[in-house]
Parts: sequence; C-alpha cells; structure tokens
Amino acid sequence: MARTGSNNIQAKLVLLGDMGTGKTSLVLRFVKGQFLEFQESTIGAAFFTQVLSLNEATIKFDIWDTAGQERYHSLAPMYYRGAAAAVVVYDITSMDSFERAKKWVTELQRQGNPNLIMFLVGNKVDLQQKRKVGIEEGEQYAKENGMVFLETSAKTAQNVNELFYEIAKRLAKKAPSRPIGMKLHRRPQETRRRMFCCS
Ligand code: G3D
Ligand code: MG
Repeated sequence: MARTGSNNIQAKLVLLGDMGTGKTSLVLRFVKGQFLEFQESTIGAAFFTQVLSLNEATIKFDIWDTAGQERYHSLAPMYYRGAAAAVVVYDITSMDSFERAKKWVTELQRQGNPNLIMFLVGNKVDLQQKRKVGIEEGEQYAKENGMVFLETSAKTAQNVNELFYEIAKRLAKKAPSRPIGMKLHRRPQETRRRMFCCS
C-alpha cells in the first residue's frame, strides 16, 4: 500500500476462496454494478481496478481476483504477497467452502504479511433456505482470527459496497502518511486481464 498524493492511496487487494463462492461476482458487482447468473470461471486470476472516494482519502484498488482451484494454488502467493487487504470468501450454502476459507486464512497467517487487513466474507446470503454455514460460525471464526466479518450477496448487492467501503476505511486509517509522489489518473480505466491460461 502506498500513499501516492496528499490523500490518495493505492492498495493491492486480493480475493481468495474456493471456486464458485462468488469472488468474481463480488468484484463485478463492485466495479461494474452488475451480476451474471452464468459467470465464467476465472482462469488463473483476473485483474481489476476501481477507485473509491472517502471523505478522508481516495483509494485506488488494484484487485486480484484469483481462480480458487487447487491446481492454481501454487500461484496464490504471487497475488497475496504485497497485498494490503485480503478478502477470503466462502459460500454460506457450502460447508466445504467454509473449511477451504479457513485453510486460506491459515496460509495467509503463516506466509502473508502480518499487517494484512483480512476480511472473511460469507457470500450468497440471498440463498437463506440453502444455508449450511451459520452466521455465528463465520462471526466466531473471524473474531478468533482478527478478521472483519460480513455476509454478502453479489446477486442482490447486499453488503457489497459496504465491504469495499469498510476495506477502504481501514486502509485509509493504516496508510503511511509520508507521500511518495506518484499521481493517480483522474479517471482510471477499469481493466480486466487474464493472466494465465489454460490447462
Ligand atoms: P468464483 O469467482 O468465486 O469462482 P463466481 O465465483 O463469481 O464465478 O460465481 C460462481 C457462481 O455463483 C455463478 O453462477 C454466480 O452467478 C453465482 N453467484 C455468485 N455470487 C452469488 C450470490 O451472491 N448469490 C447467488 N445466488 N449466486 C451467486 P453459475 O451459475 O455460473 O455457476
Ligand atoms: Mg472467479
């Protein structure tokens, strides 16, 4: 994370979690305000940028949306290394995805940066009738691991902007105050780029 002007912050954000939990959908909801019922699986990782303005600072997010499949696991450190914030996503209708989320948290704790701001997100909260992971379970685990916890729905947009605002607020609090003299574009273009293909 770097403060690139008096109150401009550039921060790397990574999304981790099992395939199918809704990582790409959450990012698309935030960046483009859209949701796709049939969302292509991410191959390797995808990159997005988005700018969010708070009263106290403007945050430019460099977002790495990872694939989540086991076969791409060895690439994950590339995405979480140097990240200022990590969002570990599970699907509230899948206990397996919650267990997988815990593994990501353990990996981040072992290998990641101790200053990393970590969020635990239970997505697909619109599917209440299929819920397998209780809200208390998520909350409890997040608390034990010093994470911020939220349940979201990329489909209905519930808590999605709140998630990114909360990340931005915490980044703004933590960012070093010494400017390092790099300017943001006034209206950075959102980009999406496939990094790895195909197996
Ligand atoms: P991933 O990036 O974590 O692998 P995706 O997950 O964003 O690709 O989403 C996987 C599937 O879950 C997609 O459906 C997507 O539409 C759906 N999905 C994502 N978020 C939500 C949500 O909040 N609620 C509901 N009900 N569905 C969601 P398909 O049909 O393409 O598998
Ligand atoms: Mg994806």
